[in-house]
Amino acid sequence: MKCTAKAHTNIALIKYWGKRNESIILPTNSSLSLTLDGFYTTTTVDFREELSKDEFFLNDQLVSGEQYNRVTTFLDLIRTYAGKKLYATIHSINEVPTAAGFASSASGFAALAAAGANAIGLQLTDRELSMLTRQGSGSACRSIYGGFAEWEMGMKDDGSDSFAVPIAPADYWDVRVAAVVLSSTMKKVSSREGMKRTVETSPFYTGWIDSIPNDLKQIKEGIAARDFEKVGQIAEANCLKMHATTLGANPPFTYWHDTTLAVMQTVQSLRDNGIPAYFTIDAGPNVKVLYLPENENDIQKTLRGIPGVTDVILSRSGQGVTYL
Ligand code: 2P0
Repeated sequence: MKCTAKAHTNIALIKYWGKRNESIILPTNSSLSLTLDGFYTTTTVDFREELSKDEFFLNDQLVSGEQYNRVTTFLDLIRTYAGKKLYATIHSINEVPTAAGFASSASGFAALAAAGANAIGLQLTDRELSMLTRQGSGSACRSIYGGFAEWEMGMKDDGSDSFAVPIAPADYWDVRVAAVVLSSTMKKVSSREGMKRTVETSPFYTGWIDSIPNDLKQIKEGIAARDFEKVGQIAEANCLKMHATTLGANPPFTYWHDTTLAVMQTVQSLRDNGIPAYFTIDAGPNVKVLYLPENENDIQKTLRGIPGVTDVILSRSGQGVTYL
């Protein structure tokens, strides 16, 4: 009753920003992402009769507190589905540098769900696995698949139609992402708190929701045509709209730092100089830049030259969940 699974993180091009149900994690909008090969989590789940509770090791350190509670609560779901009251030892190794500003929750919950479900003997389709993963962390449900994936928000209250579906596999199109790491960090409003506050108080939130169907339609057309400019423009504009909602929240907040703006302006001036590059930003100050392989050297050199940038980590499109 033991299984090891590996899952990669993903970067949202159309952002998930808001929940309609916090306990089973149902979103207020559909989202679309690219899975990244450079950042992943490998997790082994070993269910054993002799254990009286779960034990969770992250990078070989025993974990307790809130992080442990999230993992054991998630395994409770798996135990309920399987109808088995067995506890597990969980070993996770994270290859997601926290400095790069990627949430490890996406790769973490995708790997945990895959390894846990398999170890306890559940035979799940990708869709069922995505639905299960969603209840650990929303964005993680997209990491079941490689390449481009869409999380369909669904309409039902029980979440049975809220899961990710594959749009195009990792080898469909060599789009790359540079994670731009900034030297200083801001006091962080967590993404959970940030999206909740925005949904509840921002007058701009309805504008965000209204704009999603067209953004999704356009970006899927862009992916189908391998039209990098179209995909980049939609992704960048969608990111700006998400971040605009936070300025309307009460109390207002922003994830941006002065260097965040400097990177955004540099990306726009790269375009003015004929190099196609587009940015996107999650719930933090770091910037991710989308580019094509032929521009990798120029992109990397330019981004590294921005004052306040400490590192630039390059990544390609990655695979979905695999079992080791
Ligand atoms: C995303 N983010 O689509 C968006 C864009 C941040 C900005 O998903 O509460 O860790 O576990 O469902 O998935 C980050 O939030 O939140 C996120 P929960 P999650 O990637």
